[in-house]
Amino acid sequence: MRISFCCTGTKAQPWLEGLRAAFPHAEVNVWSAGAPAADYAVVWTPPQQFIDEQTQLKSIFNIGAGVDALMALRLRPGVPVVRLDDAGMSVQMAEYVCHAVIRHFREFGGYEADTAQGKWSYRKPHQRADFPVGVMGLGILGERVSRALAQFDFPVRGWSRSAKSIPGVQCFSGQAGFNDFLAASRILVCLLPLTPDTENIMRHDTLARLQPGGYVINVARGSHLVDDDLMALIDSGHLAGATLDVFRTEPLPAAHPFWTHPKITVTPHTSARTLREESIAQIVGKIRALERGEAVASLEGVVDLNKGY
Ligand code: NDP
Ligand code: OXD
Repeated sequence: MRISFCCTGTKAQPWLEGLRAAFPHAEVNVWSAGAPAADYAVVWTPPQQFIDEQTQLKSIFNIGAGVDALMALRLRPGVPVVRLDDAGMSVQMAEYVCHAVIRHFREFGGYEADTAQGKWSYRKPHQRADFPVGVMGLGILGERVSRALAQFDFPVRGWSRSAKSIPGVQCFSGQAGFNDFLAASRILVCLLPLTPDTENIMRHDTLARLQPGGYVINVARGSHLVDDDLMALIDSGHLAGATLDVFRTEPLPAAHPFWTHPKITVTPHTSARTLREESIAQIVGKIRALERGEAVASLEGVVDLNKGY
């Protein structure tokens, strides 16, 4: 068996060691142009040349949850793409989003600024009922995040393509439910995959439907958000601010106004990191299942190439 590793921006050696330890008889190598045909690929944002040259793949394993970079390539028909299925990401995402929501709701940023000046001052407590949180995307990450927010007694709304039922979450679905979902939300969390349907979904007309004093938390992809529209709505006072982990260009360019906007908090695409050991264990388990002759469809995390996620 041959496994080809083609992960842009990833330190390869520990991954190779983990995969080689699991498959001591396999050839596991970093891909380079002209490399021999592999049976399986482990990838993150590979170049088109990789897909074009690797013609014998039985399956492509993406070492992330989002497959938008792969979907932008010309993939070979019939080669399944398998994304990470949680692998330790959902708890990180729940931590990050709850932190951002609570930091905003409890005005901890304001307290930090006050105490930095030696000021001992109180702010009037807010009512949770006035801070409904809307989570766009109720998949592996969005569902976990919604449940975690509900544990803190926030009113939680959720929106997905297909109808869902999640305890403690008022669920909306499809285009027909979108405007009602937005109108029922004050804090908006984006956990959608990036697809042609969801690109630019947070733009002036949609964000304007949030309740006054709205707040945006984008932890999905930068291209879900129209940057200038967000800033215009913050500057007009309709939105109170934003916490952003993902950007159209990453790293966020030094001159981008998000860096210095007083109402925008920036983090460097770190809300839910790929955890190497969990991810290797998951991929190894799936390769073993395929090698035993189990059907690809029986694996968790197989991407629907028509839907794009
Ligand atoms: P899933 O595929 O499990 O869930 C996607 C959710 O989005 C589903 O509920 C789906 O609806 C919904 N959805 C998709 N398209 C639409 C649409 N057009 N309208 C309404 N709902 C839609 O993905 P994950 O939860 O695992 O991950 C979500 C995204 O988070 C990833 O694609 C990635 O971009 C991002 N991410 C970011 C990370 C970071 O560090 N910042 C880390 C990991 C992921 P349905 O259930 O009906 O299909
Ligand atoms: C992912 C990511 O999609 O880290 O997993 O963004």
